[in-house]
Amino acid sequence: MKTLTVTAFAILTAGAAAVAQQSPLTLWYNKPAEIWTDALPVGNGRVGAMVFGGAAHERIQFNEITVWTGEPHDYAHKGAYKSLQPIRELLWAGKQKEAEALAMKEFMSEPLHQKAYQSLGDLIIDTPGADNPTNYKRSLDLDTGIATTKFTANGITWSREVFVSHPANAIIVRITSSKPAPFTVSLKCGHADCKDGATLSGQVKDSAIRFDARFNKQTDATSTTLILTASTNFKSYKDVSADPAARNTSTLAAIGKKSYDTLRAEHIRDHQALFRRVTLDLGAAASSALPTDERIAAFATGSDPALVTLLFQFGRYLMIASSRPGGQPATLQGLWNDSNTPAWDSKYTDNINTEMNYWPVEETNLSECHLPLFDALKELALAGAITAKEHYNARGWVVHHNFDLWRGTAPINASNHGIWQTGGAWLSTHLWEHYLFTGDKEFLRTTAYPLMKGAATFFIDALVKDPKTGLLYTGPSNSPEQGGLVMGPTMDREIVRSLFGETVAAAKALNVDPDLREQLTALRGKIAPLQIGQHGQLQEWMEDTDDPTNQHRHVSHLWAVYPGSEITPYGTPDLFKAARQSLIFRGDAATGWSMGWKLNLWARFLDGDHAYKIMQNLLAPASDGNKALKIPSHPGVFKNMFDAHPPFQIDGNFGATAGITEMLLQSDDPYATPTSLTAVQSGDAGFLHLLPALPSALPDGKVTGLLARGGFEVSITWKNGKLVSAVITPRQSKPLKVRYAGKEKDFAAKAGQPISLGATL
Ligand code: FUC
Repeated sequence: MKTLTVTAFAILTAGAAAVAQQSPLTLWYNKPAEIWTDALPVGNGRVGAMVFGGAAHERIQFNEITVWTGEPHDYAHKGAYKSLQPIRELLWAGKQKEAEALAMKEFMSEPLHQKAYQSLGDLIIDTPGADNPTNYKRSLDLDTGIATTKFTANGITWSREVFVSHPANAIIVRITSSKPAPFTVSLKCGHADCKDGATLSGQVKDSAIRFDARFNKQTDATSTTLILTASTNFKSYKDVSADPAARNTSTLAAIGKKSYDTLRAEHIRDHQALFRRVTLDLGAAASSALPTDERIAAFATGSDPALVTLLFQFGRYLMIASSRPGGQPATLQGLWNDSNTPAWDSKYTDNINTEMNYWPVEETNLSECHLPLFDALKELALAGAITAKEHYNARGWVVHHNFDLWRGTAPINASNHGIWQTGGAWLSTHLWEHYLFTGDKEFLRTTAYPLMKGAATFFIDALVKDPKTGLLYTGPSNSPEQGGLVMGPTMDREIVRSLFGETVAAAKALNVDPDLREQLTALRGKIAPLQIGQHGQLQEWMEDTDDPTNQHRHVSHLWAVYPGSEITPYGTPDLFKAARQSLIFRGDAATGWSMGWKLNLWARFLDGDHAYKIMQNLLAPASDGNKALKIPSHPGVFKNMFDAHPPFQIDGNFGATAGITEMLLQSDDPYATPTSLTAVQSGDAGFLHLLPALPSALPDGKVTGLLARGGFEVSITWKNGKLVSAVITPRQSKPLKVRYAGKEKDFAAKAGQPISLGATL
């Protein structure tokens, strides 16, 4: 009896010690993953893996970002522009169905659908005799980017660490046992045209993509390091001439005999250089000692501010792991996909999802993770110029509501929602944002402005006059993804107005193209303005046809509140009220990404408690559902904190990180507002708003390292819901307005000279 008590005490003490060592930025679980969305993601922007943490049978499913179906292809429908005017005329005549039918026949992408991102394979580790592990724990430390599995079986203590090194360009697995013990390692291929074994080499079905994956092993008596690399023949959307095996051999040769400790240290250094730029402390909670899935289950009814911190930093972690310079942008699932028929092809849906992926990137100080999107834009501008010519007989470039690895830009799927003209325009606003945050003039001159100019030029040619009012708008297009094909949806007008304003500001900053500036300014003034409808709502369409009971997941017409800034409480109070009314009509319940959008919107409506309520819905246990077992599907987050539409879509994770940031700090883009052109002329850098939407559930905290438009680094401390202090470090010398609790103060900011604020401005 005595011995038993002592043993139990010893276990408890050991357990407490383990908890004490637990970094608060850790996701952890006391059993292996049962399904893929229980597994833990690691990645380096190009290669990603999901670690299941099985004891006897470990599965590490892995991806390479260019393993896709398809091949280089131009999707434009040759001569589609011939039906453009007839489609518009049918719409003006109120014949929407006829217009959609004609468009379906004459105006759609060839082929009608785009291609899909694929899984590559699994790394399997079989450990005989480890079926009944004790002292089991698996975890993902966001601060180191390392997934760890620990357990004891048959008197042997095992430890496995997995990370994907960006500097070494490989998945690294370290297996350690307390005594020498056997286990086997093999690769399992996710494609028909390839055999399981030590090397995977094959071709994706119906695709020009060939892939190769292989590993090296470094072993001593009780530890083994596996170095796994994966590559394809993909070089660009037009070129698949690389040799995947040669790529892998040279990666492995470059790593050579580097020790595990060196590889690990290099990886941590590289990861933390990005991850540690922002810290957030919202206070601890007793529940931090519980496994992450239990905390998620308890979040809505308990108090666990540290879980909000974890969600915030998980989004930053996923960004670092899925979007690195030189790679592809994060897909609908980031980098992680175990299916060869994934939902929506796990491609790029840019009528919200791709942009939402990048909402937190600048403000949470990960600017360089934005670059893969800009590399994709360079290719989209080339492919989209052909679509602009063939579909609109227009100059410039256009992207409709999806793109893929092959840079399809033409309207896909169905004419009632596939014909949406402002994908390229919205994506182009990200170029300007990158400039606003970084102040990088060279980027503006060489990358951003040429692309923005091309996107704007398309609309110089493609905008049409409303026959009733003579005002300008886009069409045919749609308010994503409802209401069918129309002329002049509100969202398009908001996006084009922003794009024109920003292009003028960019040309002015570079001192180029005065004629174009004048032309865009004049056209911008003629774009149909925003309207308030019969229910006090912001109209979603030109006509006042909004249905106040419509709870559609897309809230497209609120684009001008967030991510745009045409509607603000200061500049446009009536529109602000109407937009808020529209969001109230839409309701709080939504798919994962839609909650991500609503969270940001409620923060922009300066209502922290409503934003928090949305976050509680977002941070609830999710389920994919099971029809056979009559289990309903449910949005929220899965056990591994992946956001659920459902199914898993990563946009909601990034939307959540952006939304938490918007609660703490907002900054203005003076160029996108109707008064912006004056603002640009007066050199106004906009403003910073400290704690604009702080929820009462997060009364105490500290954030460091956030970035604001205009190039300011911001740290804020608050207590009992009130500002204690803030430090604003300007990267450039410029005027600055700081706003807090209804007060404003002006500063003449000097580059590198921190401005310290106390509890009042
Ligand atoms: C848009 C959304 C869907 C989904 C898909 C990937 O079509 O309307 O909800 O997120 O993208």
